[in-house]
Amino acid sequence: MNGRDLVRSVKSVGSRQGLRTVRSAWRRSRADARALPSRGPERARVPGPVVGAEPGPGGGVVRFARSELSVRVAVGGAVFWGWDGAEPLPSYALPGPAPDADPRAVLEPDKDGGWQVVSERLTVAVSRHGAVELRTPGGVVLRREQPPRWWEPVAGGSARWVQRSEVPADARFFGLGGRAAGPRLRDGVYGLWNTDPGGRFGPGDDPLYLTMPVQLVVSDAGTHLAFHDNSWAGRVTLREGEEGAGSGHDRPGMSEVRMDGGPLRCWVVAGTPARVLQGWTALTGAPALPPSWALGPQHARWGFGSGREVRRIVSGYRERGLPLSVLHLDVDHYDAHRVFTVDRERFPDLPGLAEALRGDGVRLVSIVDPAVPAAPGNAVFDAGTAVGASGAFVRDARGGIVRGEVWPGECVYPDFTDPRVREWWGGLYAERLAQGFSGVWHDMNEPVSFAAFGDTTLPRSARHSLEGRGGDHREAHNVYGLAMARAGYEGLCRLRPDERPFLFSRSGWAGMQRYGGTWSGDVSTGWPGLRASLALVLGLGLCGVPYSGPDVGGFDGSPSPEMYLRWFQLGAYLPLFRTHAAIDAGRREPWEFGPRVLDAAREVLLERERLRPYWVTLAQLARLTGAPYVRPLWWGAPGDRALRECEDAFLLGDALLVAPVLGPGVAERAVRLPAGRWYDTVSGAVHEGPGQVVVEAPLSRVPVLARAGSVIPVRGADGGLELEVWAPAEGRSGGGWVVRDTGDGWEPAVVERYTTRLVGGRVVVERDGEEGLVDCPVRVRGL
Ligand code: MIG
Repeated sequence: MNGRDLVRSVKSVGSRQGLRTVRSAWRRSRADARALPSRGPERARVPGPVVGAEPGPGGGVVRFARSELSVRVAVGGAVFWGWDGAEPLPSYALPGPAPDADPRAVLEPDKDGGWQVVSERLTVAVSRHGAVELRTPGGVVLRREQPPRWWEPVAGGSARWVQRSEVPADARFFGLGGRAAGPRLRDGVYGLWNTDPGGRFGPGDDPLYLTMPVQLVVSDAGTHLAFHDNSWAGRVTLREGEEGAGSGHDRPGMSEVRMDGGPLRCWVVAGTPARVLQGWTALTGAPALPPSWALGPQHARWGFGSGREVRRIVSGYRERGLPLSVLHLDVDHYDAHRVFTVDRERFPDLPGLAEALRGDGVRLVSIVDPAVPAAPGNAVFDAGTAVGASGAFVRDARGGIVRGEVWPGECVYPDFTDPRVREWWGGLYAERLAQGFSGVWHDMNEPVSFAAFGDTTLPRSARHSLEGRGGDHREAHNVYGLAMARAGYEGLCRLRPDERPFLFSRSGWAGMQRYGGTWSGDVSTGWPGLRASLALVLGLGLCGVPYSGPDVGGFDGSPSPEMYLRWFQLGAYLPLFRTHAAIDAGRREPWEFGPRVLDAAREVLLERERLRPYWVTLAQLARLTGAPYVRPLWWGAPGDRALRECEDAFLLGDALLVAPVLGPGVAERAVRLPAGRWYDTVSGAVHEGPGQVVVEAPLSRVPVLARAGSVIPVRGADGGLELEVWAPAEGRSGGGWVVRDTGDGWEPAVVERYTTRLVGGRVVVERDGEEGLVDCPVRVRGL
C-alpha cells in the first residue's frame, strides 16, 4: 500500500487499516484507564511563609513552611531556581553536568524579611512568601514569579503545578518552540505536547511538532529567556500587558505555566538578545554545524517513485541551469514503508544512483521514521527485541510491547530514552550510509501512532527508561524526538567519524540544536503558510535552534505560480531551503510553474549559491555564539518598540535585511528599518533608518537590503571567496566576520574580522590582526 492509499483508507471507515486505527486508539485509552487511575482527591499547597535560609555555592536554599527553594547563579550568568529540592539534573535540555556555580554570587537578607542573590547580570530577590523577582543590575524588574501552587494527589504521585509570572507592561513574548502563530506570541494558550496536526496545519493550529517551555521576553527593561525545565504536558497562557495612557496604571504582561507533573524548576538568562542566546546555548549546547552542502538548495518529494525519476528530476535542474545541492528520498523508496529497507524494484541500485548524483554535486538525504513493523522476521524488529534484557521497544505497564499504527501497519516504538537503545538504533544508520545517503531526515517522531479519532500519541501510561530512572510516556513524550535525534547523531558520529552528521528532525525539544535542525513539517498550501513558515524559523531561532526552514510551496495542495514563487523567494533566505510536497499534491520543481517563475526561481537560486560563504559564516557563528542566522528586526535594538511589532521582515546575519512578500498582487512593500543606512541590493537605492520606507518588490525578486559598512563573504565569478563591501556612510565605519569553509570534517573554525571606513570618498577595508591585509578580492558597492 502506498501513502495515497493509506490516506484514503484512514479516511474511509470500514477499511482494514481504518479498523486497525480504531482498534489502536481503543487499546490506547484502555491501557491508560487501567494503568493511570484518575488522580482522585488532591491537596493544594503553596510555599507558606519563609522560615530560614542557608547559603550554598552561587546562592543557597530558602526554606518556607511547606517547601524550599534553591537558587543558584551559574558561571556565565544563567540563574537557576528549583522548588521542593529540584536540582538542575537530571535534564534532557542540558548536555552534560550542570554548569558550575558562580562563587561570587551569595545569598543575603533582603529588606522585608526576604532574601536575595546579587550577580553580575541579575539580582534574584525572594520574597517572604516565595515570589521570585528578577531585576537588572540597575534595579529594573524583568520578571516576577508569584509563589507557585501545587496540587498533590492524596493517594501519591506527581504533583501538578502552576506558576504565574508578571513581565513589564510593554513586554512581548516569543519562543515556546515552533509556533505557527508567531513569531510574536499574542494572548492565548499554547500547548506543550509535541503533536502531529494530522496532515497539514495553518496559523491557528497549536501545538505543533516541536514545543518547548522556553520563552524569550523582550521589553524596554531588557531581554530575558525563561526555561521551565520540565518535559511533562503543559499549557502556557500568555497575556501581553498594557501601558496606562496618561494617568492610568500599567497592566503588566502575564505568563502562566501549568504542568501536569514533574519538577518545578527554571533557568533564566538575561542580557541583550545576542547575550541571551549565547548564554542559552552555553547551557544547552552549541548548535551542530551543518556541512556546507546542507546550506545549498534542496528538493524533496513524497513519491519520486523510482531511481529513474530521481535522475530525470536532477537532470531537469541541471539542464535548466538550476543549482541543486540535496535531494531527499521520502518513505516511498522503502520496501513497503519499512524503515532501513529499499524497494529494489524501483530503486535497484541506490548506491550507484547516489554516486552518480554525487558526480553532479547532489547528495541524497534519507527519511527515517522511528516506528518498526511488529513483525517477527523483520530484521529490525528481531534485532530490537534482543537489545538488553527487555528489548528496545516501549512497553506498557503490564510489560507487553506497545503497538501503534503507522505506515507499515502495526508497529512498535524504540525507547530512545534508554542509552542502550540509542546505541543500537544509531548503529542501524550504517545501512543508510551503505546505500549512499549523506544525511538523515527524522519524521513521525512526536511520536505518531495514527488514530481514527482523538490524539495520535502513544499511551500516556507506556513505560520508558528515562536514562534508567524509569517513568512513563507523560514525561517521555516531549523528549522522544530529541532522544531519537541524539541516537541518530551519535550513531552517525561513530559510523563516519570524519564527517559531521547532517540531521534534521520534525519533533524535538530544548537542546535539539546539539544534534541538528528541524523543518516546518506539513505546512498547508496557502498564503498564510508563508507567514507561518517565517514564524517557525524566527521562533525556533530564539529558542536556540538556528537551522530550520519550511516546505516551500506548502505540503498539501497546488500553489498558484505566484504563491510558489513568493514562497521560494522566502525559503531562499532561510537556513534550510527545501521544496517538498505530499504524495497527492502538485509538483514542486521550479519548471512546473511557467517560464516567468522558472527565470525568477533561477535568479534567487543563483543568489543563494553566491551567498554560500555568507551562509557558511552564519552557520559557524551560530555554533560559536548561539546567534541564529535568521533574526527578528529588533535583534540589535530590542528597545525599539516599532521594530518589536514588525513580523514580516527579518535580518539574515548582521548584514542583510530581507523583506519577503507574503501575499498576492504585491509590487512594492513597506519595511521598517533599524537605525543606520541601508542599500537596496538590486536598485542600489539608499534608505536611512530608523523608520519605515517603501521598497520595490516586483514578482521577479524579493527585496533584500544591505547594511552600510557591512562585509559579506560571497562566491566570486571564479568560485573563489570574494568580499562584498557596502560603503559606510560618511563619518561612519562598519565591518563583518568571515569564517571560511573548513570542509565536512571537524576542523576548527578561524574567525576573521574585517573593518570598513570611508576615507576621502574611498572605502578602506582592513583585516584585524593581519596587518590589515586582505587576501581575497574586494568588491565595493553603494558608492
Ligand atoms: O504522515 O513520509 O511531515 O514531510 O512527506 C505523513 C511522508 C508522513 C510527514 C512529513 C512529510 C512526509 C510524510 N510524512
